Amino acid sequence: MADSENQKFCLQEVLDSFKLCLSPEKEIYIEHYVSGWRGLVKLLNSLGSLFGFISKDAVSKTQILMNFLKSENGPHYATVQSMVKFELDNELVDVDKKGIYPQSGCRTLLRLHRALRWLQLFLERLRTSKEDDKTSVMCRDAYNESLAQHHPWLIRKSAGMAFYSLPVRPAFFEVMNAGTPEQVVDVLGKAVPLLCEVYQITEELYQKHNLLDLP
Ligand code: 1Q0
Repeated sequence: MADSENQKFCLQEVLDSFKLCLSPEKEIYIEHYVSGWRGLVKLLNSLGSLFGFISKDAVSKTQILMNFLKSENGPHYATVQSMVKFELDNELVDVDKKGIYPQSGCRTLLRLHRALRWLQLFLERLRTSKEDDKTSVMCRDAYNESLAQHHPWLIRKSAGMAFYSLPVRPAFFEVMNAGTPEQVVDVLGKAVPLLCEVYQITEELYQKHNLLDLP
């Protein structure tokens, strides 16, 4: 695992990456989108081995996108918009569900995009929660409302078991490393609308090109 994934999680750093990923024209820079996820993986890695299979998948998806960015086609992968255009123009996406391009940029980003919806729902619950509310329940409810619909039974079960092991709210806030609980809530108040905007832009783009069900 790369060193950066073993470092301490910093909520502000994640927020900064998601902020940087939006251009003034509302294009989404893949490099910063990926750094946002890599930042989140640091938190996941500090939660214990039950989260290992999730962290592994997130790292592998971010790696696929970074490899595209570093390839000779890299400039086409600068933004989500340019990637969609490039892969569609060159027929590099399984729009007709044939499964020829199981690692296209579009389908890989779609998996993270769906996870972003979970994150948005989870963080909003966390932000508005009371001290003794259960993080495991917030996480599970957010998951059932979003990502679970795209996962088979075995993954849903494994994810559900991992959620049970989440630290209680005060300890979870501590892991988030953003100061007092009030300060964490404050940062979350800025994070949620930002994630929401990034999610919405991607959702509309994918919808427009009929990419929301890529296998
Ligand atoms: C805090 C608890 C974190 C719990 C994470 C919840 C998400 C559960 C996702 C379970 C994914 C299971 C692993 C594999 C799934 C793949 O099959 C699936 C589809 O891909 P494919 O290639 O098989 O079609 N992959 C996905 O759906 C992508 C999943 C990416 C999940 C990334 C989660 C990163 C989590 C970060 C921790 C967030 C901490 C929140 C607090 C931070 C405050 C800003």
